[in-house]
Amino acid sequence: MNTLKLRDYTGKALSECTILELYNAALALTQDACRNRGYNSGKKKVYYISAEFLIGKLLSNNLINLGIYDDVKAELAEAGKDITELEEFEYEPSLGNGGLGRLAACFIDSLATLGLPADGVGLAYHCGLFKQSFEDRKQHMRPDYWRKWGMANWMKRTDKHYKVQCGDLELLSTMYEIDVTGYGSKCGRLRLFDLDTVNEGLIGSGIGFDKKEIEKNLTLFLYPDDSDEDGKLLRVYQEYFMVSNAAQLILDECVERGSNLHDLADYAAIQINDTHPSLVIPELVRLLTEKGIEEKEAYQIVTDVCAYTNHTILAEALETWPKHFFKAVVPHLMPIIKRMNDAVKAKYEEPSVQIIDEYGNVHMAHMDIHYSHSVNGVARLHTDILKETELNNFYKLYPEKFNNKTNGITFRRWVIECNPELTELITEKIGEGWKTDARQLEQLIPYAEDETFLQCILNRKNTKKHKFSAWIEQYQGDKVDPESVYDVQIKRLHEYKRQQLNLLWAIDRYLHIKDGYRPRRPVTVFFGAKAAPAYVIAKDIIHAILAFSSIVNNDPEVSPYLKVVMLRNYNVSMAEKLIPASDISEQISLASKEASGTGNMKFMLNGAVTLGTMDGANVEIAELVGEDNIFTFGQSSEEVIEHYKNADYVAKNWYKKDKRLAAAVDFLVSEEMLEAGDRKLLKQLYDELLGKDWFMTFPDFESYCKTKDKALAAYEDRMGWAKKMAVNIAKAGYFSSDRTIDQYNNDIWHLEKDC
Ligand code: TH1
Repeated sequence: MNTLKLRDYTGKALSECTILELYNAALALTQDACRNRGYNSGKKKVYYISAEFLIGKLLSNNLINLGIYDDVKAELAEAGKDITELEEFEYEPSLGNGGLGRLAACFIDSLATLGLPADGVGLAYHCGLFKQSFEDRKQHMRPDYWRKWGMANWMKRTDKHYKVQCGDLELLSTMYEIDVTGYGSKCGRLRLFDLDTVNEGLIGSGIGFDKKEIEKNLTLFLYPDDSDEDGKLLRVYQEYFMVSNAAQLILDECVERGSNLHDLADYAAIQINDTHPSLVIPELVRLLTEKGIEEKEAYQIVTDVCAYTNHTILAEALETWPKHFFKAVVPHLMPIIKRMNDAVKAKYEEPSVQIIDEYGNVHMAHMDIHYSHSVNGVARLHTDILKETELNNFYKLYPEKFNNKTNGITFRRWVIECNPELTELITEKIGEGWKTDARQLEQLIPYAEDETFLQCILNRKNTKKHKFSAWIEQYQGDKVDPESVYDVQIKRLHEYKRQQLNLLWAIDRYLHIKDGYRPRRPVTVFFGAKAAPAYVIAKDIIHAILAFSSIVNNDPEVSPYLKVVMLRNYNVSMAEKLIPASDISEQISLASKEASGTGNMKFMLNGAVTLGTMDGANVEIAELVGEDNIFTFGQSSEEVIEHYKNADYVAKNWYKKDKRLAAAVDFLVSEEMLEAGDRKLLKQLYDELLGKDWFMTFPDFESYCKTKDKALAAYEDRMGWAKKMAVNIAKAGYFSSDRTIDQYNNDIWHLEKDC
């Protein structure tokens, strides 16, 4: 029973409150409700250490998890206020780049929901991922001060402080806590560390700041621009600051719960989320030996406590730091890392598995694999590639450490909160059970033959499309026809994700329409993507999309049939609006390159049909829904890996033999494009594609176009399409992060549930 009332937190009638007053009242009420529930606890606890937690807006999600959303909504309505006003007022904390950070946020939701004692541990950045705008059809970036209005109040300052020594620099941290509500369960916590000396005033109007002034800007930015040495160094400072705090916190808490440190593994499990927190390993060794434990034993303790998740095989994302960086930031860890390396060397001669290579670079992933007891990939295909190719030399040493944990998403945010229309329809048919046991969605399968149900699914999708169309017009002025097919690619901009392939398809269609082709139904291609500040080609692709969209959308002959919309400042909140309205989910990475993807799961759950390559978790989606309910195309991961091995791919050859492709590529530097865009940037992209095309868009172009045409034709059989939607929704249960977390717990952490 909820006895808490908003009114008790305002001191005056709700009808007389400003939005900010109402927001702060709802926030305080949420925190009290959480405290009343209590926190999951137990002898052993998992510490999920991550440089990113892309938590998104907090209010509604918390109210839903606490079971008081409807009460608060009703109380507001009585006072003539609309809860959506509060939701729109709220500012999103964007404390992550993309999938990796969002995964961490889904995981802490599931950990709390499943009653597992757990903390997320990370950094309290002052600015999240940059805010994106478009000027002259180019990406512009501004700092994102998310701690404004009531937002900072979500973080509770604690009186926990730790000393962190970086060379001559002694830093004193402060720990902040954000409550993590589980769905109908006790709560968990996100513990974020900051420095009191950090100074937001330093940023000025641009993103530039003195990266050498560590005390003033250590936690100022998520991912400081690391295109130069100072930026890279700052990143190492951040990583060490994060894990030194984490390690001190963990030892403190475990001793408090009764550990004598020798038995640390009975009290703590540490999950290392990619290599950013890897320094926790030597830091724990240092702290344990300081407390009198032999270094040899410390290695074993740390190995038993730590587990490592790999999220990518892209070489540039695998962190290796030159030794001199560590000598500057963590001189006291260098001897430990050296001895850990010596211990490896004494056992294994193979050069590719050493922690420190012949040039003196420290390979973080190698340290993780040797000194943790579990190494996991994030989708079946990804884990197989790790075992057979990328990390094969390690797999041969430690086959027992390798395991797969296919990613998942929290259904609380990704359907219950963002798509109440669909949620209601599902619950009407199969009851409430699926909300905590997602596999129950399979009970919808019989309804895939029920025309009344299928019509309902189509109607609800239509409602969402209308809502999005109204919203986007008001947000950025684009007029979108709700009757058009919503064809959506929203994710970070990266060449391997191949937004450029989608763009080439759109150009091809544009050229056909100019030639007199009249499609049966219009298509709206949505792109939402941020490019890393120093990633030149990624920014060129955004520029090409923006220039092309201005041509298409302003051409009266073409725009009734084709529109291209580049969303400004794509973030979690926008995904929550667009995914429920989407028809086609574009998951078109070059096979073998996308470790998992999690957007693909969100689309499926909301009844969008995947158009994708056999990459990452798409493979498992295809297996679950069957070939009638997904559109797949392109080279297989084996073929791709073979081409890279033989270095035999020549983009120009494909350009020469495929006229349709050549026309689309040439259009990038056509008169129309050069008028709409910047010659240098467009030419740069054109040259990159023709001269290199490292992620092999050309060989997949023909099969992509054919398959997309097939999908668009299938869309015209409305009942047939609705059936595909129903099967996708029914089979999405596997991708609940509750399932993923259960598997982590059963195979790696072994925690007892507190409920
Ligand atoms: C992403 C992967 O690209 C994606 O396929 C996966 O679904 C997601 O992680 C969650 O597992 C990654 N994001 C990052 C970010 C950084 C470094 C490596 C990766 S891998 C900064």
